[in-house]
Amino acid sequence: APADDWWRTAVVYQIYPRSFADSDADGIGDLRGITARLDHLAELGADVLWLSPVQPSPQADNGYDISDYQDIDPVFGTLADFDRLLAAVHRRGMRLVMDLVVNHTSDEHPWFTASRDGGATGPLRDWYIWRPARDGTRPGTPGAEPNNWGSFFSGPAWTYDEPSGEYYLHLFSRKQPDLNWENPAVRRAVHAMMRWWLERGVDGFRMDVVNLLSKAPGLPDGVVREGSRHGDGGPHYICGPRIHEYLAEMHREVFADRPGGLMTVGEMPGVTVEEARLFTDPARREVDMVFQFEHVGLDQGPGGKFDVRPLRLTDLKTSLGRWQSGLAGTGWNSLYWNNHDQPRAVSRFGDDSPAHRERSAKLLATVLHLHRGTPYVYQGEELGMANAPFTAIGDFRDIESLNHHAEQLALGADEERVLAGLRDRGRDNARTPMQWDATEHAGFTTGTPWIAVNPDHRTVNAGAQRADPGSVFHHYRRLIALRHTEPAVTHGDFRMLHPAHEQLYAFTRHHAASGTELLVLANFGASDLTVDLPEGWEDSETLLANVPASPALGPRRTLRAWEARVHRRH
Ligand code: ISL
Repeated sequence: APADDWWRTAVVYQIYPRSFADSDADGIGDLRGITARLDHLAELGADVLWLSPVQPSPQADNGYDISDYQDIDPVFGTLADFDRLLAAVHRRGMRLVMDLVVNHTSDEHPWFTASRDGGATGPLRDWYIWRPARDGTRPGTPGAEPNNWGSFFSGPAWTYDEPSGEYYLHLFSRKQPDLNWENPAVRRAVHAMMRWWLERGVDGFRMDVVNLLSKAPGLPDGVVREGSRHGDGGPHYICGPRIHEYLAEMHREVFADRPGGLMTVGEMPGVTVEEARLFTDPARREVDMVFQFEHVGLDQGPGGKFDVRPLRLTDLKTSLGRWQSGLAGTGWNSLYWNNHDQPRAVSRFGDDSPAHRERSAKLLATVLHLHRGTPYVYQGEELGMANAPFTAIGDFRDIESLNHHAEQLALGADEERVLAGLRDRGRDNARTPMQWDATEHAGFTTGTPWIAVNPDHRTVNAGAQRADPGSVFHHYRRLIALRHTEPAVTHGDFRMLHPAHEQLYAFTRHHAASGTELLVLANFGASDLTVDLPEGWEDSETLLANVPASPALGPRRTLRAWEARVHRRH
């Protein structure tokens, strides 16, 4: 039987089904499309596939608004297609993890329609978070919302329901009402639904915004920051008062006594390293790892995610280094640059110009995969896919981007500036179709893709890269293989070197049990960099590099533009 903590040596590959592979020419990816492309993932060496949501959904937030937890949206296929995919994944020795979206449902979920239409005293009223207008205001008028929280997708976090005269809370869009986790019946229903998927054979869950489940009693107003029209409710729902209780209960009710072990990862915006240690301490039985956001917030200003600032490498090293040391011993990290909510890593942290794209993509992969934790590869990252060259608002599809654009324009903002922010940080950068080959629509679909394919697919695509041993794809494949064979990658202690250096990212991984030590050197820049090697590394073996035939090691060495190397000594 596999060890319960098999996920410590695993690499996760995230699939955004809508944009991965379309089997029926409707322009939207689907389950049969994924099944047909499993060879790509097996060749890469991925251990776990995480599927973004595929359940029935009005698709207001591309499936993160579920209207039936126990079925498949027809746009993606059927439950039979799902079972076939799962079996095919298992046959290849891989596992499959579902997205669990239970902070909120769709407003079209029968739980919500019953809660809304049953009126203020109906039996399912208490499944969601309903409140009357603020004292002394007229319900439905601006400022009458029960509190001042803003939603993640612009506007207030409350929508007024005229017939019942009350508001419901939605931290995301009005199509995504928040479930009331205080209600034990809600928790029991979610647990039963999770067990149903596990009985079907899935290997775990990625839990969407799971640290937002517990809201502070009284739902107090948040602080209104300069430049914002809403209060920041975060302190009242990020890792709220009952969150550890809810996750421990879920573990008891759903995960306990499942030999062979599952993988659970809590997606947790705003989580601190101290909280993360509690969530992932195995003795507490909550979740295996958390997906944290500190390092993807370092290049934004006080105005939020579209307030683009240059990243300082020293800030990145301070943050990731603190998470490494904070979760050493007890706890476990998730490692990622990319997901379906983030701009493409090579455009954001690397250099996507033709001269440096490949090499900087490999550097980013090397640095991330040599940290301690479970690495996540987001579809297309293994090809070094770059941000989309969108120009007009009509190119964008994401509700977050569209709402932000509408809100900013209504406030009189300059459209070019708003679009510049979206181009840099918009989530659609991650959602352009997977680039399989150089043909029209990149082999993603034979129909019309739901969002434009990046024209760079003629040079950046899986077909070309799988045939080229020097490609970004094969670099990822080698990194994943190294994790599977070299225990220092999984278990070695992490030590950051030169933390104050503005261009060098360097660290060691020391594995006492095997007497092995790894040294990682990465030049985050387009200019050469000469570095002093730490003592004793002069004659070490090169395990991996992204620059062929580099000069032999001496006590000093020059790293070329975006060069990254991994050395080993015993
Ligand atoms: O990208 C963000 C908005 O600025 C993040 O704050 C994001 O919304 C947050 O990380 C939560 O993401 C998850 O839940 C959302 C969904 O839209 C995202 O796609 C999902 O990953 C609501 O379900």
